[in-house]
Amino acid sequence: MKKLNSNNIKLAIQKEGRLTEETLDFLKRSGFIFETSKRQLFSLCRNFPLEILYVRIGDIPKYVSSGIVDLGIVGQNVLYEERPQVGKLLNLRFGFCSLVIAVPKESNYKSISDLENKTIATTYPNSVKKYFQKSGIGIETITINGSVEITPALGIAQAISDLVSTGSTLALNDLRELETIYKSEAVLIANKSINIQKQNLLDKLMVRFKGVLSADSYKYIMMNAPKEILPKLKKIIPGLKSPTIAPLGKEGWLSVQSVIKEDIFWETIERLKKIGATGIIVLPIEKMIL
Ligand code: PRT
Repeated sequence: MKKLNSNNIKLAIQKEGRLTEETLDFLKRSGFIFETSKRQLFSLCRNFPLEILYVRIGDIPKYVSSGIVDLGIVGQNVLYEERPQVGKLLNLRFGFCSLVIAVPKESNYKSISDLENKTIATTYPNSVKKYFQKSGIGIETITINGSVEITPALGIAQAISDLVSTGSTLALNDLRELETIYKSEAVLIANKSINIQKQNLLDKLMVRFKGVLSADSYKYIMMNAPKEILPKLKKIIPGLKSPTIAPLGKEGWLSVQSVIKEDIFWETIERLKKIGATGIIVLPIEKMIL
């Protein structure tokens, strides 16, 4: 049987579940080459001293805080709920969800204050208790490890608190959202006392991860523009330092290249068209090292 090498940096990820596919995709896009199969307990990267361990997500914070592994990928919700002694290094921009409070659709509850003295079923009792304590509302919690959404119909609780991504589970169970406790996404966590040698590896790893995250949040844009709109254009697409500008064969026209932020993509395109930019081409960026 293959053994783990103590000089390699070790990353624990979910073996099988909601975060698995996107985590593997993120690691591959970060340039790590490794084999995966459902039966595997760990993989060794071929092009970097990185070992990936496949475990239950609930075990990852313990493995990271105790130093069994150096790094882990979990939902931010796990950190809010368990407060493990680990460092958070990066938000990974996948695994988005919210911890919400929901009540039966036909009930009269209008706000969380209507839940005073009621019982809330949840897999996240610490988060729920803290939220209600802060709001000064007294509630009881009952901890359930699965199918929380059926508890109001069973008469076990008057409300629930659970993670929601599309909202279809709530709808299917005749529940409606009353309030959001927090939003969550996948995060990279690290042991708090990584040694110098591993810290060097971690620094390299972070450059790769950040390269992918930056690339995901920007697009590369090229366009033709009449010379006179250049001052306005520079304001709309300032780029990282400034846009690249070259003369076109056609007199009075320029070719302009820049990067734009994904979250204001359509707004930017509309503004560019409005001032007279034409032939706009947008390309995805594979990696971006800032
Ligand atoms: O088996 P293992 O111990 O490894 O994991 P698990 O089964 O406990 O976790 P898993 O795979 O369900 O979730 C892993 C992580 O994915 C969570 O810790 C969150 O960070 C993240 N995540 C993102 C979600 C959801 N979205 C999500 N929708 N985790 C759970 N859900 C569940 C929710 O509990 C509810 O039952 O999905 C249902 C609601 O989904 P919608 O789409 O109908 O709203």
